[in-house]
Amino acid sequence: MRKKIGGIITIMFLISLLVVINPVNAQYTDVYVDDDYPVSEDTDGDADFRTITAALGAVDPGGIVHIAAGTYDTALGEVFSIFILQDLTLEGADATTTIIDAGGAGTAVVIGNNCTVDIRNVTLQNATTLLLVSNPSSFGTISDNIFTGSTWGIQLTNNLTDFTIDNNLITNCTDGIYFTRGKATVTHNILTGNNVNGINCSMMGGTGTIDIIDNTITNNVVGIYSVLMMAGSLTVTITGNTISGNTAVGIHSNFSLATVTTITDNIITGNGFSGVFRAAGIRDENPSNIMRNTITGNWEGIITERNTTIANNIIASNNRHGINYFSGPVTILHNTIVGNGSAGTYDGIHRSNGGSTITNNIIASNTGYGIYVGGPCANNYNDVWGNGVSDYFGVTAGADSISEDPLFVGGGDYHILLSSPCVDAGIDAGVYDDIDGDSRPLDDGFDIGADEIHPTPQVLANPIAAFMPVKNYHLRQVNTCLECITENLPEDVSEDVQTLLDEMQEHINNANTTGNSIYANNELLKALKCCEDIQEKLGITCPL
Ligand SMILES: [Ca+2]
Ligand SMILES: [Ca+2]
Ligand SMILES: [Ca+2]
Ligand SMILES: [Ca+2]
Repeated sequence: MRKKIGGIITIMFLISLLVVINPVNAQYTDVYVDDDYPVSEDTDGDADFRTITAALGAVDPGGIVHIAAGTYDTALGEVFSIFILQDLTLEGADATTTIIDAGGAGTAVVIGNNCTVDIRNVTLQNATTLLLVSNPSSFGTISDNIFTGSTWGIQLTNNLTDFTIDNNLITNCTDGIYFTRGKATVTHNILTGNNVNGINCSMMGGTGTIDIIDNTITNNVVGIYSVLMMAGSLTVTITGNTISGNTAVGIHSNFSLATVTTITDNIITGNGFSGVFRAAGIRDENPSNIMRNTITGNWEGIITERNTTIANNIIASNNRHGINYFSGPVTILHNTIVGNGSAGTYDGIHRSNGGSTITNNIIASNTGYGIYVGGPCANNYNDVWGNGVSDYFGVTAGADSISEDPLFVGGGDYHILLSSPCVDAGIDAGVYDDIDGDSRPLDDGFDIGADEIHPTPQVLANPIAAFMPVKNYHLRQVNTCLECITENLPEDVSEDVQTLLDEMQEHINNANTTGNSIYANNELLKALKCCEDIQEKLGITCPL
């Protein structure tokens, strides 16, 4: 008996000695992983490791796991899922060379609760979920990575999480990002070639806020899909994205409860056909605002139902209807709806019954009707012109509407010319900017369509007689130059050109509002100088 107790004491002593002399549990702020290291690196107690799995056991909270170029998989010794259970940064050498491969199934990386985790510069590939955020109180930034080859690229499923997903390439998944709860800001990513949705916001309840900003979402089946299926709230903001070439729908905001969808300043183009849904650039069935988008070359432009405000969009050259809606109220303000319906006879605005407001729109050159409605609808101050079958069906033109060639810049540019009949021909409908971000109204009133055109000098007040002729000469030059520049402006105006335009505008305004024609003359000369600089930057020569 005595001997046995002595034995236990000896063993305990040896264990404590092992803990002291074997530094395998040492902790580091920075640990370094390279697949080229030998197996022994995972257990020798320093800050270098062969596997991420081993390195995670040796990094301090808030530390950084540096992962060299290489392939990290089960053959190397990685154990999936890789669990991250503390504040941490996982940083590869470069997404194209640091490859974490989960071997085809399961979850590659799981972020635990109560931690802030940044993951950057790695490829995550071959799993069912590549990155799972399912635990509460976790935060972080996922940036500059590649996600590929999975059912879900990034899966966010908890109310109490907030992640920024920035500048990643997410491809060859079923859903690139699968969002079911929480908060996410999704910016500057490329989501392409995913087999169902680029971004899937499908909530069974709970709260969700997802901001989708400045991404390229292309060649998926559906670009962005959202739905809320049980009580909860879902707010989706879609801004500044290019959403193109998705085979079914660009944006599909499905019928659901308590959902707010804001769709602004996107380019939505060339989204294709679906046999199940009536495919469209935007298929929207919720209260939503659809503003300042350029929606071209889709099967249909916008298909929508109920409580939608559609303002300041260019909706052009879609194969079927420009806007097609099933039930109201839909408010359609200041859109330019042009040249839709190449697939047959289709309308600028189409619906089967009434209950809508259609004000300040250009609706021109569509193959069917301009406005086709099956019931009462308030329409006024529109320019409805040159539509293939007729301008109106089911409703007559509002008293203040016109029917004249809107006079676009041309060549696919749907800005209006200064000579357009739409200039100052609209009414205050509560829209105080335009598709360019210009304020409304400019000049003598609200312009019809998506564009409010910059004002031009007209008549100078209180002229000083001696300077009148030379000032008038300069005024003509400024007017001519401005018109020429307007006609030659590219769709995307560079920042330096915009600065010059603003400066020119300021000089014109000064000339316009002063009572001193000497000062006005000087301001016009400054405007002309801006005009010369703009011509130089645009590589054009305007006659003066
Ligand atoms: Ca080591
Ligand atoms: Ca390596
Ligand atoms: Ca105006
Ligand atoms: Ca404008």
